[in-house]
Amino acid sequence: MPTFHNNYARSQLKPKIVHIGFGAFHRAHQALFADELASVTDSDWGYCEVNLFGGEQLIEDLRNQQHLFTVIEKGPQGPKVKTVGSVCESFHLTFDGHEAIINKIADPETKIVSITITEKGYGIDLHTERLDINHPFIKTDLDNFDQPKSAVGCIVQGLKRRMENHLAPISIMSCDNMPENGKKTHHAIVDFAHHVNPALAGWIEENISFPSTMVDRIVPALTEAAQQEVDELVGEHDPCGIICEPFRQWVIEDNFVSGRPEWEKVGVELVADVLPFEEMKLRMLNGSHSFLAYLGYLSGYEHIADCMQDPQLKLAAYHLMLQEQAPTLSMPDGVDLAQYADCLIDRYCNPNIKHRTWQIAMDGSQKLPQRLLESATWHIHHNRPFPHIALAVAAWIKYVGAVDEQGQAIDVRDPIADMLYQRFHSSSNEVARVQSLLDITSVFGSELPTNYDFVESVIQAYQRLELVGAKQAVSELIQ
Ligand code: NAI
Ligand code: CS2
Repeated sequence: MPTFHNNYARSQLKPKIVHIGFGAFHRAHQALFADELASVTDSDWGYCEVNLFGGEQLIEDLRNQQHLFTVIEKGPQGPKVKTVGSVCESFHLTFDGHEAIINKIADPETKIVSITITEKGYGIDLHTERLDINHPFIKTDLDNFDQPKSAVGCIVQGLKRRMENHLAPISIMSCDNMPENGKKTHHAIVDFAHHVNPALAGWIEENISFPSTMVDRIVPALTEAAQQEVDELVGEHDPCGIICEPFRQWVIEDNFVSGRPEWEKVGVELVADVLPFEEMKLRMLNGSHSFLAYLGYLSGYEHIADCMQDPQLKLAAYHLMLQEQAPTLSMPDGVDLAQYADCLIDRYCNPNIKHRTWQIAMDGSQKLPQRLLESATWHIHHNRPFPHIALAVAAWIKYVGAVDEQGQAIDVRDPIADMLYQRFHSSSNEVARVQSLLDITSVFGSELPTNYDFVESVIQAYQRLELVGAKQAVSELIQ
């Protein structure tokens, strides 16, 4: 078990934030910020961690080590080992049941519920931005509201109990990589409540706030090799330890109804409008990440840092950021996008962060709209070319076909992987294949699939990719 030697008493912390989604990212970001805040102030803001499905062992391990774990920041210069003490308690739906989780959300001590459940966890249609009531786990919860299993169902039950018990309101804060993640969470919760209890929906509208956030820190999923490294650096086995880059950023819309930690004391930016920061990060960082994930994977590179060893792929990612993403953004004064792009390339080059292209390629159907397609739409409206974006979309199409350039199978992970595979393999030729994939409205909406320039650009990029392969297609792009 990691040793706690930070300069605050853990007993001063109360689990005032219930966090759903105790995964890799939360440990190295929000939980660490709370730990540092307790070290520099007399903050009593601690976390109660909740996992709804998956991560059972992680919660057991966390309990076995009194909720302590290690975060290792690895820059090019070497590691910094930190023990995080901000977690006070934990629940898992599988062994604690939904009542314990609902009660925790409805606890008078709870002030904020925060969430990192991946883009697909909200049951939101990314184009209508409303709850998809036919989404399998949303539908299940709407039919069994008394026994919720989804994050949305559990939160709505918790809020219902708060309303019934006349408790103070709370704030629900998404920390997932989606633009206007507060607004989307708001829609998901209120739409769900409308279906089960319209009076509750009204109460939520009047009382609950949904601050948006921009979150950033590269935290790869822990591999066996990384676990070994953690154990060596900690000096003993820490199954909850995690490795991340030194960089971190958190921009939060300052909209909390029952108080919040003094995050600004540990470098968090509290702003009135977070959308420009979300769009900057999603398009420049995540957009170039997805570009590198699909083209890098198809080129045979396992990690983002390996992609950076290929000068052409590196330059193409940089051009994507500055030529096709930056122009679509409207940033407040003082934000230098060229400097931001340089910083991103430096972060990607960090040889000590083993971030797999395969991991980033996951769930593309949930990521493409905010990372690449909103920018494509911008270019179409401004009559400008977007060859990098078109090639990234083409590479995604090739990738979801699940066969790489050497004829090896690709393990495609995506909530609609079966549909993607079926569309890819049932098309009679390349043009029909591209059109068939672009016709998925939940990913591409209704404008892009009928826009001649968009469809033609992706078809041409896809045909080049099939003919000459990913490396050559990238190299042609930068010539
Ligand atoms: P992870 O796979 O380690 O953890 C995912 C967590 O989400 C797990 O606790 C899992 O139980 C939960 N989850 C997954 N699907 C769910 C669902 N349908 N309903 C409820 N819970 C669900 O992933 P990680 O690295 O923690 O990332 C999670 C999210 O955090 C990302 O998708 C992204 O939106 C955001 N993020 C991640 C960063 C990173 O570098 N890892 C950086 C910035 C944001
Ligand atoms: C990545 C992100 O997995 C992905 O899709 O693009 O998790 C990325 O590492 C983070 O957003 C960095 O903050």
